[in-house]
Amino acid sequence: MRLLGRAAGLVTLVALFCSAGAVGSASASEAPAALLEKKMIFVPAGKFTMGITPKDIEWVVEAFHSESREWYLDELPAREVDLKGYWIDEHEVTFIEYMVYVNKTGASPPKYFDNPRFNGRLQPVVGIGWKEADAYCRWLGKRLPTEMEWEKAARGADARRYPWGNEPEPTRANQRGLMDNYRYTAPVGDFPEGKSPYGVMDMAGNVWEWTADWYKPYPGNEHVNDMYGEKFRVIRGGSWSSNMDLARSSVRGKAAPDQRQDYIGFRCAKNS
Ligand SMILES: [Ca+2]
Repeated sequence: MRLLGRAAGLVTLVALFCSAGAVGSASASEAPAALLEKKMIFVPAGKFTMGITPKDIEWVVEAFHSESREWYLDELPAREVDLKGYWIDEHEVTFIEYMVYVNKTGASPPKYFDNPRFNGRLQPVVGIGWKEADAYCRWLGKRLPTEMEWEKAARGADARRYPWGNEPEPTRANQRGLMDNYRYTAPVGDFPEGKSPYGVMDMAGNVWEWTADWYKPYPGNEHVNDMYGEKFRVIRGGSWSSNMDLARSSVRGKAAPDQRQDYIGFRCAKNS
């Protein structure tokens, strides 16, 4: 409501979305059906490989002419992780979905809500902090995915580097540069060739995604890093402003929880 007058066209759009979605909505959260019915993908129970080996680090340093091995040491070691089945949003949360939430609840609008580079209705919402992302998911009876859940949903069970396989293919994801046709964020789901083995979209690029976890060392990780601890939340997947080495499914990005960046968004998960 606070947006009236500042983005009247957008508010009208949100209002239409709300009224259409509200029909038949019976959720305790009072969220519109259009949001509650957002497609989720089921990731079945079972083991997968989380993290990477020293050999994988040699590959990435060579493939991307990286200046430092240090950048990748927080991804060590590779280990087998067994997860229960869970659901994860097929797509990143969109701008229009988030604006419906803002309109319904009075939550603060995202930082870039009036920036035409980032406020297309099907672009992923950006400019929201960790608590805001967490609150949005909870409003829908969901939650942020854990790092483990995020990584498994992105790379499947065969330890691949990217959602589609092992090679960096810049046309399969919205990452830095114009090979993918987008300078900023792309509408969600615009890279079907980049989907994960389970069919989850944009797990490489478009926007980094908040996860539930603090940035802490993995069990068995011997890398000394002042950033570890309950200071930063883990973000995953790389974005429109980062290179393909950061779009690898095992990469552990980090951000202070109150950061509202134009390259960080999120998606939600749910127990089975
Ligand atoms: Ca993404």
